[in-house]
Amino acid sequence: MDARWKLGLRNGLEVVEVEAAASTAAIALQGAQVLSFAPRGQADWLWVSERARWAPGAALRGGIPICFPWFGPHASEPTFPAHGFARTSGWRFAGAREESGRVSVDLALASDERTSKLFPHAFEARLTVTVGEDLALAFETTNTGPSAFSFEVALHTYLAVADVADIQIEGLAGRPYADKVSGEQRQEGAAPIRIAGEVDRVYDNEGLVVLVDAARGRRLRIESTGAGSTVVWNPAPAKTATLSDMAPDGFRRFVCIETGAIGQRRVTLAPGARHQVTARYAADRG
Ligand code: TA6
Repeated sequence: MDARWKLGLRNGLEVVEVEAAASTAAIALQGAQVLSFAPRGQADWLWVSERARWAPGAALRGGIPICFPWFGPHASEPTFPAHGFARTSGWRFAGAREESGRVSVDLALASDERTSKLFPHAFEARLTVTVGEDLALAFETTNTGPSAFSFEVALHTYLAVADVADIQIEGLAGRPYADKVSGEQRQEGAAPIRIAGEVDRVYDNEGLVVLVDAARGRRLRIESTGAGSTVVWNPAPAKTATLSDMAPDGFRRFVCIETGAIGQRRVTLAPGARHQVTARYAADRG
């Protein structure tokens, strides 16, 4: 079949609906947020909360939110939006193209008067999403101003799982991490990670991570470049109960494995320079 795309609406939000030869996907223009990716005949690889807020300016819980130009709470301004403003901004559809059954979609966000109040630097951000047998994202930031600036970025990916209690995460053995639950700096052990309770960890990691979901008979590879941080997050019941946009048992059906440049791995861009973070999600055929 030929690959194609079209602009449409999902729950009132403008989306790019993609039909590739091997898969389908949807990307919201708000936040350039990938909301769905499903190889044909398979369940969606991404999870979206059934209580997500589908509204202009609201952070939508699920898919792949983009955290930019900071991660988590702002370092000094508690009133600034968590995870930055990219995920709640209107991005521009900058075109799409088909090649060998795959579809690539470009979205762009440029600094303006509104962003400058939160982040006083001139930038252009561009996300390219390539939909094929696997899903690839490339997030590029260009410093279009006269002075250097630094930023954090993360692709905050909600991966759908059968039951989070039954998954394992490989690839982070021995890696140092900041444990945001205990507040400690720790080091991962040798065994694959299992989720038993709230997990909120920022690993220093550049390597391949694999999500093993035996119940779905699947190993999912997460390959990245330009990223020195991997975040693993699951809120478990207690934290979930504080989230109005998640059902009480919502935590069971996803794990966030996020790819970015956070904290000491933040990026500093000289005038005119550009930086790219990429993440590729692919079935591990073993
Ligand atoms: O990526 C983990 C994290 O930073 C957690 O601390 C939690 O806050 C999560 O992101 C979700 O953040 P959000 O602002 O989307 O509710």
